[in-house]
Amino acid sequence: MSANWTTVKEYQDITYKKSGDGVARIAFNRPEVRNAFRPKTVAELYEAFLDAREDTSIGVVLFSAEGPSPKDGIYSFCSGGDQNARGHQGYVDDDGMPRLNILEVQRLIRFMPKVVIAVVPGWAVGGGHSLHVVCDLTLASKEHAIFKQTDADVTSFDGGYGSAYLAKMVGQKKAREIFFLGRNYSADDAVAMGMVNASIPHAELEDTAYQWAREILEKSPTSIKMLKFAFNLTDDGMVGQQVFAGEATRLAYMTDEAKEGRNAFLEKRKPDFKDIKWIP
Ligand code: S0N
Repeated sequence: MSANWTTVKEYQDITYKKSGDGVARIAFNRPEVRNAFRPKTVAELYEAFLDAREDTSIGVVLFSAEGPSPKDGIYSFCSGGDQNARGHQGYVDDDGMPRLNILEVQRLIRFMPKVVIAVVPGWAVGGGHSLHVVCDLTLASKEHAIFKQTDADVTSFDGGYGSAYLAKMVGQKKAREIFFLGRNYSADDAVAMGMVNASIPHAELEDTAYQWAREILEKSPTSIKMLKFAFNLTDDGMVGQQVFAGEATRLAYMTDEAKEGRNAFLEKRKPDFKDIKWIP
């Protein structure tokens, strides 16, 4: 099953498409530097993810990458922060402002009420590895995906979801091995560790991701959203509770008793909840 993609907007560092049937595809497009992200890349990612989040026709986002590199034919998902753009206090673009804005994209992925699937065609390294970790699901190219953590090589480490949440997936010993030794792991290794859902023949990777998205789109949107936030809750502390509880409040708004509470206030009278059952 192949998607019929339409470009939403032309960007410099990413591509952004929608299928017309509920799936968005946001992809890195700097394959000549293994899809490293500079602040411009991150600003574009943020805008596209925000659009997908706000579009009520979209239920699943595929987070992928264009490629291979025109220089050497090698595939990559993302090699993390662009080391050429890294200044003294963060990553710097034309405006001269040092930024660590990839963390805002991580939070957008984490808290958006839709499923985000990382589609990893090649290298997932450093901050690129962290991005796949924060996605809800990961599918990876059997032949070309390589997972690697170089954060400790370049003194640019993700002490948040990229490491601590990874440890929840693969266990403390394995997570420490990944970060402390910085070795290469294949898609099959990553599946065995529990940080990737499936290792897919490269030629079928994008279609398989679209197929997974279509399957998810057959489910109840409210259930998927509440389940995502429930899975997040215990690892996200009070913020996790806030996000989950906000959706509980939204569900409460839909009840007769919530309408009575609002109407009573607007009509300047006491609310009358006596017909509302105290369901056990
Ligand atoms: C990906 C690697 C392993 C691929 O190796 P390979 O196949 O041998 O290719 P190379 O010849 O090394 O690379 C090909 C060309 O691409 C350029 N390039 C690759 N990666 C980068 C990069 N990250 N930045 C800039 N350029 C890159 C190469 O220079 C080469 O170019 P040419 O052809 O001109 O020579 C290998 O490339 C590799 O190890 N890359 C570096 C990976 C890395 O260390 N990344 C940074 C790790 N840290 C982070 O990403 C953390 C950032 C982060 O998430 C964060 C965390 C906390 C707080 C804030 C942040 C934040 O960023 O905001």
